[in-house]
Amino acid sequence: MKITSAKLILCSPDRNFVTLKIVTDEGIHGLGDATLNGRELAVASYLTEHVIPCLIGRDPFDIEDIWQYLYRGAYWRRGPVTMSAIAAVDVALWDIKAKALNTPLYNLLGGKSRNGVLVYAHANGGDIAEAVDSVQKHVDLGYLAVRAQSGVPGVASSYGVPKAGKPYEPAERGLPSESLWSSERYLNFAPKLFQAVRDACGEDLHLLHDVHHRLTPIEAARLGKSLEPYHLFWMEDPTPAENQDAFRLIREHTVTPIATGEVFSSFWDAHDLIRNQWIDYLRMTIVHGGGITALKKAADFAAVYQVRTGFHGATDLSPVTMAAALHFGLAIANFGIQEHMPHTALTDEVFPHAYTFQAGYMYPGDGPGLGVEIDEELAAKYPYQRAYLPIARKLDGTLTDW
Ligand code: GCO
Ligand code: MG
Repeated sequence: MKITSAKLILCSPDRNFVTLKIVTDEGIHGLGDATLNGRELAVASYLTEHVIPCLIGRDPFDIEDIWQYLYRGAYWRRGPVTMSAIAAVDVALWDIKAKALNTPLYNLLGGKSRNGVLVYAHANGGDIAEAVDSVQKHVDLGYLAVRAQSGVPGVASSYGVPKAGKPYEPAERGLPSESLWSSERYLNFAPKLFQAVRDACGEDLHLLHDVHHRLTPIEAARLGKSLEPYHLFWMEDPTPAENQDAFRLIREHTVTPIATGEVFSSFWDAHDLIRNQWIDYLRMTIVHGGGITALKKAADFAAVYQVRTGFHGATDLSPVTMAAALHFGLAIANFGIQEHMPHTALTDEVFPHAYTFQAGYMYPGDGPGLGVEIDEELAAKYPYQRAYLPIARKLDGTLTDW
C-alpha cells in the first residue's frame, strides 16, 4: 500500500478544527487531528509545507519508521506545533492500518483491557449553588466522575465558568479576552465549594478539580491539604510544570492526587514527574504529544511507576482525538480516566462517529479503524475563523497564567 495524497481540512463548526486526511492507492484513507487551540494555522502550515510532501509514496503500514522520520528527521525536536503535526500523521496511519486489517484500532494496541472507558464531565457554575446544581445534573446524566469549577467571589470572570446560558468553551473569536484572578481569594474559597458538593452529592462520586496552572508550589500544597477531607480523584495542573521539580514540594505536603500535562508535547516534559512519582495521572494526550506511537511509550513508562493516564479531552480536541483516546484507553493497562467535554451538535454532525456514552463510560465502537469520519461538504460551510484563548491578570493588573 502507498500513500497517494494527503490534505488538510480546516473548519469551524462552532469552534476551529484542523484535520489531516491521508489517502492511499487502495482507496483506504485515515484521519488525524492537528488542532492546537489558538495557534491552528501554525500546525496547518507545518503539515502542508513541510510534512505532506515527505509522505507521498510511503507505505502507511510503516508507522514507527514514519514517526522517527518526522521526529528525528526534522532536526528541530519537540514543541506543540511539531508534535501536533506528527500526531496528526501518526493517528491517520493507525486509522488506515486498522481499516486495512478490518479491525477496531484498540485491537492493534493490545486489545480490550476493560469493558468501557471511565469518563469525567465538566460541571461549572457562577457560584457554589450553581456549581452544585451542575454537578447534580451530570450525575443525573449518568456520570460517575465530575469536575467541579465555580466562580470565585470577588474575582470577575474566573476560570472555567461559562457565559450565561452557553456551555463552557474557552476559545473566543476575535482577539484574546482578559479574565481576572486572585489566588488568595481562590484558596479561601475552594474548600467551601467542595464541602457543598460533598454535602449535596455524597461520598461516592469521583470529584475532580482543575487549578489551571495558577498557583505557586506552596499555594498548591496548601490547596491540596485543604481539599483532603473531600478526597478528590485529582487536582489538576496545580502549578505550571515547566519546572518538573516544583511538584516535589506539593507532593511532600499533601495526599490529594495530582494530574498534569495537558500542555506537554513530549515524554521528556513528564519524565521526572513520573520517575519520581510526583504525579498520579498524566494528561498529555495523543494530539499534542506526538500521536499514539509516542503516547504508548509514555504510558508504558508511566505504568512502571503506577502513574495512570487521565487524558485531556476538552472541546478543542476534535472527535478524531476523542476516538483515538477511547481506543487507547480501552487497551492500555494503566488507564485512569478520560475527560469528556461533549462537542456541540454541529461538531458531531461534521464528524460522524461510532463512539457512545452510557452510564458513566464511553465506548469507541467495534467497527474498523478509529470509527470517525469527516463530512467534508458540511465542513466547508464553516470556514476557519481566528480565535484565541483568554489571558489572565491578577487584580492589580499583573499578567499571570491563564
Ligand atoms: C481542561 C482544560 C481546557 C483547556 C483548553 C485549552 O482541563 O479541559 O484545562 O479547558 O483550557 O483545552 O485549549
Ligand atoms: Mg485542564
